[in-house]
Amino acid sequence: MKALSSAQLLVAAIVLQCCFISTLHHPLDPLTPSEINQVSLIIQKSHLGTALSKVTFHFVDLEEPEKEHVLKWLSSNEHNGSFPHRRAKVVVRARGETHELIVDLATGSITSDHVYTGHGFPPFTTNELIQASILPLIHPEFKESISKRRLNLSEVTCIPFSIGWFGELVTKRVLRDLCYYRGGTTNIFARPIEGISILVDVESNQVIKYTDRFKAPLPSADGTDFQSLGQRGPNLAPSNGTKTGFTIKGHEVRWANWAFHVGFNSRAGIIISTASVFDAGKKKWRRVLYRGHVSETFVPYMDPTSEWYFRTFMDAGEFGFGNSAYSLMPLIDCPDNAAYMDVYLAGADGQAQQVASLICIFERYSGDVAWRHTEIGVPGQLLKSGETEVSLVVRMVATVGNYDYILDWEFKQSGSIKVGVSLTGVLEMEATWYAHNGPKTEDVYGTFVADNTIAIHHDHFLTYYLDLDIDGTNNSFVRSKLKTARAVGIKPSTPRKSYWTVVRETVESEMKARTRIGLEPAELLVVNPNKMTKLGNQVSYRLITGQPATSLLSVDDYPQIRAAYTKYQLWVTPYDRLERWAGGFYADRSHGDDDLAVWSRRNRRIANKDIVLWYTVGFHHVPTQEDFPVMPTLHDGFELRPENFFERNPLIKQ
Ligand SMILES: *[C@@H]1O[C@H](CO)[C@@H](O)[C@H](O)[C@H]1NC(C)=O
Ligand SMILES: *[C@@H]1O[C@H](CO)[C@@H](O)[C@H](O)[C@H]1NC(C)=O
Ligand SMILES: *[C@@H]1O[C@H](CO)[C@@H](O)[C@H](O)[C@H]1NC(C)=O
Ligand SMILES: *[C@@H]1O[C@H](CO)[C@@H](O)[C@H](O)[C@H]1NC(C)=O
Ligand SMILES: [Cu+2]
Repeated sequence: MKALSSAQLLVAAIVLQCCFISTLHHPLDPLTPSEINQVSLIIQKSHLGTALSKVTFHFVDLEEPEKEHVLKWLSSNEHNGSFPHRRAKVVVRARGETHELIVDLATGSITSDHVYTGHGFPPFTTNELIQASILPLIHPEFKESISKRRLNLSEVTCIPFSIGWFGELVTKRVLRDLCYYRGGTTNIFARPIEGISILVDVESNQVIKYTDRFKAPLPSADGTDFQSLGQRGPNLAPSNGTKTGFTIKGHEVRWANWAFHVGFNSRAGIIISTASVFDAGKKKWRRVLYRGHVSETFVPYMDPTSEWYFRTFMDAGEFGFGNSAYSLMPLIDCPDNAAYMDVYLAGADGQAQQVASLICIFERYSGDVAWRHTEIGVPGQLLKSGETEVSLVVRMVATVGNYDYILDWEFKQSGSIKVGVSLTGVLEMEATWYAHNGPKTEDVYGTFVADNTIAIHHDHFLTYYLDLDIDGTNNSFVRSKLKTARAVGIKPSTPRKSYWTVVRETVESEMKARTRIGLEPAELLVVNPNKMTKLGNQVSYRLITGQPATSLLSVDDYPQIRAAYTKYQLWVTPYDRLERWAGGFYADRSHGDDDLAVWSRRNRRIANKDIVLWYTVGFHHVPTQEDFPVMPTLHDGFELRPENFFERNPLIKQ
């Protein structure tokens, strides 16, 4: 038999994934389509699914197994199929109530059914969003408003938005429709029909409040389109897809010195688990990241007027980053040498739905230098040496309404993990009587990007859940401060007056771990206090942060109460299986009473414990004309970089 090439093996691995779905490779594998359908059937057949009531599925995910069970199973050599605790966590709405269910997939039974009565609601289903977007088009008052504006109803697109919470008593799940005029463009967000507000009761599927307050000019369709000219970048990859140095087995990826698991759910999108790096010096795999994913996003707009004030989105919790992801475009979203993964999500009816090619994985040949040196000091020789950077990227794109978030996990052979967030897509725009910027435009809350069109100021905060396990489960958070010291008492005396030195401080408890980046020079480290290098340095990883951005809203402002954790870029908490969603699980209309800021107030001890980092990638976005009609990608992110983890540069083979 002819040996298979690595590319053929790769294809085989991807194909196998579809056909031998019941073969479990890893306890953190997402629910398979048959498991999703099994869960749906069990719940539909239960007391919840009577003939009179409709059950809608808002969240269907693997119930995260106990971490110690997962680690034990992975470290034993006998993991050849049956992990003992394969269960699903499901959140459904039935008879106006929110039920949290645990379904045991082995016994086919519901082992727990809890009615949630706290504040906030589960994410919207795609069906609900579609229903809410259609409803205005058959609403008589809306039709009248459209004809009063001399517009054609057939050219109107309405988009439902979550409405946040502003101190009112919440009794219903609602969406607020905002409508746009296509009329010759596909860039609907560029042509808002201002002044109209339509509140929809999502569960009874009715318009419950309609107002038409004022008219504003409709921005012109001219120049709003963004048709791609099919421009595809030069092929940076050295091959046409035949030279992939990685393998995918089920959801487990191996590449160079990395092994990790790529999972997925409707809320977070990509979930990276059990990432370990191979230490060639020690000849063993060493743990780095138990689990990492987007935990919540917060996107508040800065126009406080009545048609805009409520736009303070928590996209991951309200809509789901995974739910908002679509199939990737080969050669635009991912290069020629990418492999693709399909995912399965539960629809509102609980049935499994496939989204093909939602994740891509590829080797990146960035053209960057991994390391180099020119040595002129060796007599008679000019020594030049170095290596080009080759890394592995796992990518998805979430398109939440107008915005596109390109979300990367990049693994480097140096041991670094880089997380990238790139923003693109279309701005949220407001139509105005002002034609353009000028002395009288005081009540303008953004930037003129076209005639009669303002793109509103806003922020993007993406909070990452990072359960690091640096070379073991127990870690500590260390601030390694760089402090200016006076050069006194040095013998023999020195002409220098000062220098800086490193003062390490192990942070003992949660409240002290909250960090605003950039106030003082400090390295932020996750150390394993129980491990040292041969040279006596503490084994650690450093968090290299991106741009410092914290929310600028007042602490008593309602959106800020709901996303209080955005006042600090970094939080550290002790691992708790139930604390995963920084804004609380029930983000839609949440009151901020079950979020990261509240959990941290217990001020639990975090030294030499299993700890979780919560880092927020933040953008203050003052829109510019170049962001119109579609925005050139804007990038930020962070890096987790080994620091005294290896005995030497792992890129230099011995
Ligand atoms: C694998 O599974 C089989 C059947 O469940 C079991 O008998 C065996 O002990 C397991 N372990 C190994 C290493 O094969
Ligand atoms: C509405 O449709 C009619 C008929 O197609 C067209 O002539 C008119 O220009 C349209 N109006 C607008 C505002 O798009
Ligand atoms: C890819 O490149 C190799 C070597 O250049 C060539 O032999 C092969 O036919 C190419 N494959 C495709 C699908 O273009
Ligand atoms: C790890 O942390 C746990 C919980 O705090 C503690 O009981 C255990 O002794 C620690 N292990 C080590 C090796 O320090
Ligand atoms: Cu923006």
